[in-house]
Amino acid sequence: MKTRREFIKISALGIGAAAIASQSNRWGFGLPLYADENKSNKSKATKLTPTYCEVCFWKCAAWAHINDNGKILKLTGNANDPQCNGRLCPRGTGGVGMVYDDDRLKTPLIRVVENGKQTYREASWPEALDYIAEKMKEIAAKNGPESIALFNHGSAGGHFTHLLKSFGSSTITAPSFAQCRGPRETGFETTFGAQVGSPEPTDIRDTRCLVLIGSHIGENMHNAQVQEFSDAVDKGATIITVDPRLSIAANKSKYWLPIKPATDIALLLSWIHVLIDEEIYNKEYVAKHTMGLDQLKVHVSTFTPEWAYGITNIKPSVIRQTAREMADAAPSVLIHPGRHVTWYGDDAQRSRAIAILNGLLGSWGARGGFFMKASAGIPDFPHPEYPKPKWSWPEVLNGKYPFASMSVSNTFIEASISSNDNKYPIKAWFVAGTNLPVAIPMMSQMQKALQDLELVVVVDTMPTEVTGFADVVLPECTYLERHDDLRDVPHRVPTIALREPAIEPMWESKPAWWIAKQIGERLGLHDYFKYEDFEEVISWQLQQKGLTLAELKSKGIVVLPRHNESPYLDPKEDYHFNTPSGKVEFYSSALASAGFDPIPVYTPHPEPEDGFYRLIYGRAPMHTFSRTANNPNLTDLMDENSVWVHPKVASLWGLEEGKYTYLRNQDGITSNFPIKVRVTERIRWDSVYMVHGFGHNQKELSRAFGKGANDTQLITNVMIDPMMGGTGMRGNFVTFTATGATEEKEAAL
Ligand code: MGD
Ligand code: SF4
Repeated sequence: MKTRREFIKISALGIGAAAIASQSNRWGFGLPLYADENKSNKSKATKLTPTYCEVCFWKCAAWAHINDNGKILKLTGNANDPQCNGRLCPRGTGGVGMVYDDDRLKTPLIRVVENGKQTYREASWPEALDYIAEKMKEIAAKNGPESIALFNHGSAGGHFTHLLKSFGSSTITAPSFAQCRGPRETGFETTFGAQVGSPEPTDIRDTRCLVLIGSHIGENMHNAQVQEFSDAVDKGATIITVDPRLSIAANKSKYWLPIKPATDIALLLSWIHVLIDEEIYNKEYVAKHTMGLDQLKVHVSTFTPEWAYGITNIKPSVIRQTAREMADAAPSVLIHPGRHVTWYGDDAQRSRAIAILNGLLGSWGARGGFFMKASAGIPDFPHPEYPKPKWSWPEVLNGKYPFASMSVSNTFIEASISSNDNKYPIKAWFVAGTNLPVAIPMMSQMQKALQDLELVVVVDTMPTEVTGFADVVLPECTYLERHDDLRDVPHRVPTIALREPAIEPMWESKPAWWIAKQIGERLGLHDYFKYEDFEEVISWQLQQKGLTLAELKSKGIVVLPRHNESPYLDPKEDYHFNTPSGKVEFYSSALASAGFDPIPVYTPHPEPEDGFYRLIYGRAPMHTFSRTANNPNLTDLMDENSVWVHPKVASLWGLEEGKYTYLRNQDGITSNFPIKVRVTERIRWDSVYMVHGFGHNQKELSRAFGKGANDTQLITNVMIDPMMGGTGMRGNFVTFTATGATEEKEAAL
């Protein structure tokens, strides 16, 4: 009989905690943190080690500065890296806090039952790895290796992808598609035949007009993008920001359009109407490269600015004026595709409207618009061909979401619930570098899945919420203690950057490449892991590119020439877009034949009931998702989120600046913890705003536990995008329960 898999607060550890504490002393890691050290410790760095940052996925190349005692003193940007131009963002600088965080996972842990209660006990590495390998063999014998799935995010993912593929499973997913950028990839692919990808090929530095639609560059701190944004502002580019909130970017904009939430498609259609009606679109580009203008013309003929005003609250004169600004700047204009775009369940269509607008202005392939990316192309270290899986993520989709170009994490959760009668059932999860309960807003489904799974392995650096659901927890060392794959990010110019360990892994933590190899060896997959050290892999790969490890060790990064000369389209030349027609498709027959609107339409979304306000969320410059919430250096800068409330709403509810309130959503879910009130005119009266990634309920995160509220907990209404499966999260409404909240907060301090 199966035992219910209970959520374990890792603080329940007995012997483990004691052993960890003594180890901590033995290894001498009660050392001061970087922030303190800067003030008090005058020791000098005597060694520089190249790395690239893992605090977010911009992956800036950096140097770790190490002193004679083997302590990392600080991190600085690598001046040769075009992704950062020698400067790290506040999160990147604070990355060293991840290393010296005493709350880190320190040894492998295995779930056991003691006195009728589930808990974890410390395990040795061989014991934990044997346990996992045996279970994997057992599950594969019954259900095939395909039934073992990987959820991943970040560098660890590459190593476990290799492990699973070697074993015969491509059942691999990440939240970065269906919870983040998926809709824009679908919207752009169905229009230009190409995805946007990460990092975005947005030529912000040379743009004359930048339009941001719910994309808050500056708070969303992707390094070179923010630097280019700042340069563009200095050079006098026109910035148009569409946001219900006066974001930092909106504050720097010539036009702030405080749109009524959930109505962006109406604004986009109206802009398209103005460009066509006034004949100010890029006629040469449209004639040469696009198809479907006639259908588009008919489609938008009634979407006048007056029509859009009633929906969006943006004045017709402003809609016309901003459309003309875009046309004046074309083709050096960018309607930014955004990044986290899973909002209302019709997000792929909103992204398509953005793509069509860019197509009308001719910005795809233009200087100051979107450039054509180039990458270095690093070959795989030799290994036998992967076995061909009998099924993979497309089968898990089960006929749904025909325009999903990547795996949809939510369908993996559904395929893990046994009562769903799945044709392709998932029986085991590897989770590497993603805190699923905070990342995927389907907690009730996730809990069902977690009850049914036969094995859950979590590889993480911190005891975050997801570790509490594991059968085995494996402590990965941080990015400053390990090798990982060479960085090859496609951008204006190809680059290769090296990550080397700045220090030895602390406690019993290990790099992901080592963990994957050890499990692989136990599964009889030696031929896929024919190296003793990951440096061998890197060294071989560099040789194939005519480079040496010694060169990369001394430079950290090399910049290579582009394989084709220009990152822009030559206006004189024809170009074949990878769409069914070979053109930029304003009208998509592929969408029409699959039963979707061939040109985007605006559909109204539900409104909040009286006394409720739309919950919108975003990022802060000093944090990344939930991964930095416990970082000692970054909690120094911001240790809790707050809820932004318009003054009118605050006075209606008696909410005071700096006091606390609980939030309750439309389904009666109340935030686990109270959240601080910020009264500000910078938010529309019908919405409230908070930063994502706070309100942790894992006690072992000593700095993050109970700090602020968790937006994901309040997102119980999820609107799935029928085109690509994205989880729209902005159809949730909250009200306030302030009584007693401040007193409870004070008592807890
Ligand atoms: P994090 O919350 O940062 O990202 O969601 P996640 O991918 O879950 O959690 C990362 C986990 O990785 C943490 O447990 C951290 O401790 C661990 N970790 C950090 N470094 C390492 C490492 O080197 N190795 C290993 N093994 N683990 C490491 C992001 C996802 O969330 C995304 S991409 C988006 S865009 C969405 N954003 C979002 C939102 O804004 N609001 C709401 N409500 N939900 C969201 N979900 C999505
Ligand atoms: Fe690190 Fe900041 Fe670069 Fe992201 S943008 S990789 S956090 S330095």
